[in-house]
Amino acid sequence: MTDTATTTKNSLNKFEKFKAEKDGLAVKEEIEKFASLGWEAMDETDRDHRLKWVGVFFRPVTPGKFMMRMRMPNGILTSNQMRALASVVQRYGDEGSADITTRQNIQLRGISIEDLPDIFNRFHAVGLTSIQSGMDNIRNITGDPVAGLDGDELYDTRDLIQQIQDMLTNKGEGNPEFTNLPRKFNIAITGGRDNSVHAEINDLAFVPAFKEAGVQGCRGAGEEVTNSSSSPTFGFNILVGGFFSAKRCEAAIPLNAWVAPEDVLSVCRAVLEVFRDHGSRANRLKSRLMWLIDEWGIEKFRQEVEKRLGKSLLPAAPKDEIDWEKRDHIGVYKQKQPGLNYVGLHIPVGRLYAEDMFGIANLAEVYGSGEIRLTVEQNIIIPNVPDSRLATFLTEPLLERFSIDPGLLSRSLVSCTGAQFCNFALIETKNRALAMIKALEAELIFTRPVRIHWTGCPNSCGQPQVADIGLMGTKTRKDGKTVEGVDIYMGGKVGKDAHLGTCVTKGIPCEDLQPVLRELLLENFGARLREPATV
Ligand code: SRM
Ligand code: SF4
Repeated sequence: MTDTATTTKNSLNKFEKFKAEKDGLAVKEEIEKFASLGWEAMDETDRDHRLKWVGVFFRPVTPGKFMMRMRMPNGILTSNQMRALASVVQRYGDEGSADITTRQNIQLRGISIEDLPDIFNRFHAVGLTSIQSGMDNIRNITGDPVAGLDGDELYDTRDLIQQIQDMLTNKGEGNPEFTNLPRKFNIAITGGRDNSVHAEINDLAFVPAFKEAGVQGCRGAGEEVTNSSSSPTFGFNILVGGFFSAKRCEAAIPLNAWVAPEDVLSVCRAVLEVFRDHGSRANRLKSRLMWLIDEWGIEKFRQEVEKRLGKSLLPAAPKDEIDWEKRDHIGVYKQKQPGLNYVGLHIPVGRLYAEDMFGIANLAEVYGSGEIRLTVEQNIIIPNVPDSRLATFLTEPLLERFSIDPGLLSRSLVSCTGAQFCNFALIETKNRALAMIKALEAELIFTRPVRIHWTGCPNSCGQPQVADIGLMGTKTRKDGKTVEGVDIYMGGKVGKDAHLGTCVTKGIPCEDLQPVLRELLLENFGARLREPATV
């Protein structure tokens, strides 16, 4: 949603103007009215923009069929909640579907505005909310998908993330304190060792770090404090300012601050208040948090956060605990609870239909505890499967489609929505991504997964900059005609020492892409050509 009509530094852009006229959250009280009016008769600003404050997105590509973006703190939902989501998309037949998103979340498609009152009632009944999930709000808060299951985790992020969501959304009812930020805002917390949330691409991220015993810091007005405990204390180093946009992409930088888990909530509040009150509201292309940090410098930014906190932050711990390569969680893994397993299912490009969703809910209930987890790779984890039920679980027909052992290219494939539903898209992504991976897997043999991410435009929702090979939609020329193409990114590193990839080739027509990818995979990722079949 780039604002072409941005204005001078001191004046408000058009989004700020409509927010000043009426807060986005106000539409919450008008849902019945919109439902009886119908989408064509609605005020356009309400329909196209303000409805996003309750997670409802008008889709110009499919007018009248809205998208709903939920909130899934830490990417966790119950089988009952999954069934409620399934029953919503089911009523739209072939036009109803759902996508697991790159923020461990679910979006529903095909929604009619007339049905919103009933849909919101259903969500309420099962404890689901879509509040404040779009526009100038805080997006779904990501956390370790195996929090509380992983024997090697340092901190279970689930409660903390739920608390932050409850604070920011007033327990799902809407919180006007945080509904008018200068721009979107992403928060991630990781308590594991493999940076499963891509901390570096969030506006605010917390990564595990131990404060050594005896290290000095500062709290209150100039008061020196020492970690008097004889063992290191667990907490988080704070990263700020990571973001992707069409104009600029930056990895988050250290705030040079460490917090104990019990202070994370108040730090989130303080950072958001500073952003809300000081972030630029003139040019939407320069409104994300990093632009404010640039303007002030990190020291001043930190001081402003401390002012809001009412105390000094302790300096960062010298090193964080992200020391593993990133896991994709696909397959069967032992939990820290003896006798229990979590099973990661590969959901091709995150796309689900009602029947799949009912099926997954049933699997989670019959074999697990009813819990379902989502990953930022757009896949699903079913936890708490006892050893005694595992073998039978693995024979379930649904696992033929949602495999625990997909091909080495398939298992790491990520794709944004693309032209099927998104009006920013320059290319179709999900179907093309699936077809391309199938073709490459037919030609090549792999010895390790290669993470390929597709994104339909420079907004980078599919995070091409974190991939081994990132493909960003563009328009290019071939034989004198404009055709769909991609810019190729490489070098994205996730997990330990994460860093962003960069653009290496521009404007490859999609129809010429397969041989280009084949070469990249052969030369850089140890792929080999399959032997031609002998007759
Ligand atoms: Fe995104 C806008 C989809 C993750 C950067 N993103 C959009 C919109 C809402 C545009 C629109 O109105 O059509 C897309 C909705 C299409 C649709 O119908 O699904 C959209 N973004 C998505 C999702 C669904 C991609 C996916 O297939 O998984 C992801 C939803 C996450 C969620 O559950 O909340 C999604 N978007 C991201 C990410 C990745 C992340 O957060 O890790 C990014 C890059 C990180 C970041 O934001 O810093 C991202 N989306 C954008 C931007 C560029 C933001 C900017 O500062 O310029 C836009 C455009 C905007 O906000 O103006 C955008
Ligand atoms: Fe739409 Fe994909 Fe572009 Fe995001 S990256 S705005 S989902 S086409």
